[in-house]
Amino acid sequence: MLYPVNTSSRMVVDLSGIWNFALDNGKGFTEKWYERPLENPMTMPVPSSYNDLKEGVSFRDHYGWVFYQRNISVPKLIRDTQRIMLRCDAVTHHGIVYLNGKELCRHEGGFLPFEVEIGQELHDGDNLLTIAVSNIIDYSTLPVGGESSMMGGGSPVGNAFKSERKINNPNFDFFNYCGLTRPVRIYTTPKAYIDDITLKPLIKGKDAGLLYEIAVRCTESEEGNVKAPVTSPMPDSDSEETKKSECETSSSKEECTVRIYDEKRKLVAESFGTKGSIDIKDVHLWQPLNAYLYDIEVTFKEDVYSLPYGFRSVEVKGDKFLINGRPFYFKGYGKHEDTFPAGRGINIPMYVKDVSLMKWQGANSFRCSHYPYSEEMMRLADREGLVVIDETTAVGINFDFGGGANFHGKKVKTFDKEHGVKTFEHHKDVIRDLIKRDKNYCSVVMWNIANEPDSYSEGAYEYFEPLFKLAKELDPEKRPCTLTSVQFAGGPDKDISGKLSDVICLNRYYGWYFGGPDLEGSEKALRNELSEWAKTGKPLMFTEYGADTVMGFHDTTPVMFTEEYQLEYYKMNNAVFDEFDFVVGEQVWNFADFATSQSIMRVQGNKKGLFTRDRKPKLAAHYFKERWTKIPDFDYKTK
Ligand code: GCB
Repeated sequence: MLYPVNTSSRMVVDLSGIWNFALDNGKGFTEKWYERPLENPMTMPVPSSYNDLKEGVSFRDHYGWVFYQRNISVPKLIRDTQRIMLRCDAVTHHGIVYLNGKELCRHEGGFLPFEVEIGQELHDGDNLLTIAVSNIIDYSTLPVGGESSMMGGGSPVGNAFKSERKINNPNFDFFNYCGLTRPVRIYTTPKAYIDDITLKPLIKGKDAGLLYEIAVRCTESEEGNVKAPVTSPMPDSDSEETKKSECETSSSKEECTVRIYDEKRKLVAESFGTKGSIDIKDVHLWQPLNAYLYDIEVTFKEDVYSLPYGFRSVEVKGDKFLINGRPFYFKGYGKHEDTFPAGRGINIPMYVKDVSLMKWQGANSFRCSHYPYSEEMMRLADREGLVVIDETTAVGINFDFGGGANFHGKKVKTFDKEHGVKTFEHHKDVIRDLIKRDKNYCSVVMWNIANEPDSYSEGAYEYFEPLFKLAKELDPEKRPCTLTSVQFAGGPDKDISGKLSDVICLNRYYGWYFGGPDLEGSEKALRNELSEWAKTGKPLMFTEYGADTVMGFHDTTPVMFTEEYQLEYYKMNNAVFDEFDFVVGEQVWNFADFATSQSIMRVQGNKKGLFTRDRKPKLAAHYFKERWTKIPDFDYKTK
């Protein structure tokens, strides 16, 4: 799916600003609030999560639907001649779009874009745009919601408590921020347009090849009328519905051109047709922390689209992870899109600051834990040379959290046919849409199919094997796939990630949840576990390890929650990692402190950041700066 850009044939209108807003009081749909201006609306910025922007617990923890509204208008000249799309980058978690009271589309899942054609619905003057958004999570959604708090401390008492008011019970450890969290935009294309671009780099020594496939379409029927809008679910390029609207002919193929420009805007290669390959002599590779982006410019009839693109290769070979043919060592973080007061809302200045802090520390990578990040962040990663592990929204597919009693004390098996998760079909859609959106980012080197699922119980292999297969099928580059494995999954004998993952990714808390504060004992246990995984012959990296640390807590004896303990914790873990050559990376948990649901396990949020929520370094941040600036990006431990 193409990111909306301005080109000589396309116009983007950003609808960011203050919208009208109302919490549903249970009557929003019966009274059809979307048909007329909201009564006594609140003000609400778009894009942003709404939760922290007004006061009071009933607002912050509102359960259910909210309504966003504003007027839009598009000049007649454009309506008459162009295809007009409304694109929502992220509506968390479910959205219904209405224009002038008419439902145009619905979308499930809060972290991937969807769009709908609106040209035929627009009239002169103001048009009333309403987006209804729901934050409800349950066993069928990703991320997953439970029936009671996963953070009941594992105590049967805490978990058995049933709140009288309706609330969401995230089966994951981050605040359930919701709303129109990323931009809502109108964009135009000519009626015959470039619908998608799929690229695959082939690095051949000094030179490179580029396999490309351009999907082109046309909105006009034979009579010249604009076709009906594509409605929910998101247009799928393989569906019969969208195939019907294709107007590709052999002549249209001739009208498609692909040009590659270098960073000095010099034309380096050119090709014609919607499918083919292009050779590039003396290619300038995209390297971690040393980015180089070509501009791939596609034209089809009148339409022009321009895409920044880096050439690099990714491969797992033996127990190494190769980028551009060389063993790469991941240094970095699991992150969150989490800032105050925007919540999960896009925060471009903070993205730039975060990248600056990463580089200050000598990091080279991050993981999009636990959902796809904004396209602005992905484009920034491409541009700044950061290596990214891209993740689906599949977090919480594990009913063993909280001691396995997060259903008011009753134990439910994750993959139980009757009572277990109902996420499989949606999980497939998320993988499909994620790869559709992110397939051309050179920063993305691996897909994470799920975070800490129940990867050790009956039914896990049957659930996950087809998903790994699907990701491989859909990705033109066939990037490595993984799942980040939870500590209680056990070793390679029990945990199906030993079989399925190309790179073993461990989330481990030796010295915190497991063994804390006994760092000596934890060290032994960690070493023992690594010796087991070494037998798989696969590369392994740590995608989470960390200790809650409240900024400003100090002690001469490193006790838990102090900055000194975090430091000792990391020194112990890192020393063990360094003993094993097949450990190809370390990503700490977490880059920064972040908001979570309230519980006895969290002190105003999760405090495992190397940085505070407002990005001030803790002691351990300085230690990592020293360590990572000494560890090379390539060939660490290989000589
Ligand atoms: C994990 C989860 C992450 C939590 C973290 C923690 O294993 O993947 O979402 O925030 O542990 O701090 O407990």
